[in-house]
Amino acid sequence: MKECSKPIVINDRSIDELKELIKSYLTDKRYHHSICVMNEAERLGCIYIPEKINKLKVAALLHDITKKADFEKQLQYCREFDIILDTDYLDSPEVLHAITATALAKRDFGDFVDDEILSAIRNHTTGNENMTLFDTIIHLADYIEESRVHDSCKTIRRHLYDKLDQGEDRLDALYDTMICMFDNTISYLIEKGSVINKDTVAARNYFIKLRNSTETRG
Ligand code: DGI
Ligand code: FE
Ligand code: FE
Repeated sequence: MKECSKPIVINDRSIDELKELIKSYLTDKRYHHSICVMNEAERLGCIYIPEKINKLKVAALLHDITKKADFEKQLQYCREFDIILDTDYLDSPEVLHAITATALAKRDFGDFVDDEILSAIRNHTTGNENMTLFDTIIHLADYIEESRVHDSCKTIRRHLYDKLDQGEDRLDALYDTMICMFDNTISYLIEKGSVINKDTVAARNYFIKLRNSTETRG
C-alpha cells in the first residue's frame, strides 16, 4: 500500500459526518457494533492516548466497512486494489475484511484517515508483531465493546477494568489483557479447526515479550 502520511483534522463534526457516511457500507447490526467499538475506543483512549481520541473514533467507525462482503466479493476487492494475498488467507476468509477495509477506507474516506488509522483497521482482526498502542486499543475495543455477549468478551473486559480499578500499572494491565484475549481467540480457532494466521500468533508472542520485559524491569 502507498504511504498516506498527511495531516488530518478530525473534529466532532467530521465524526458526525462519518457516522452518516458509513451507514450504506454496513448492516444495521454492524453499524451498531461500530458505534459500540467507537464508544469503547473512547473509554480506552481516555486512559491510554487521550490526545488521539478523535482518530480512534474514526478507526472504530471504519474498521468493519467491508465485513458485509462475502468471500467472492472480498476476492474481487483484492483484485480491484491489487492486493496480493498470502495463500494462508484463502483458508481464513474471516481475516480478509481487515485487509480490504484498509484499502476501501483509504479510497473512499481519504480525508478522514492517515497511516495510523489505516494500520489499526489492518490489524483489528489478527493483530501483528509491533502493534502500536493505537492498533491495540482498536483491536481490544472490537473484542470487548458492550454489545458483545459472549462470555469470553465479558471476561476480558472485566479482566482489564478490574486490574485498572485495583491500581495496577495501566500498561501491565493492558499487555496482560491482550495475552488473555489472544489466548481466547487462538483457543476458539483451535476448537473450530481453523487456520491460525501467522499475524495472530505473532501478536500473542509480541505481548508476551512485552509482559516479560516489564517483569524484568519491575
Ligand atoms: O469483524 P468482527 O466480528 O467485529 O471481529 P474480527 O474482525 O475480530 O473478526 C472476528 C473473526 O475473525 C472471528 O471469526 C475469528 C476470526 N479470526 C481472528 N483471527 C483469526 C481468525 N480466523 C482465522 N481463521 N485465523 C485467525 O488467525
Ligand atoms: Fe472485523
Ligand atoms: Fe468489528
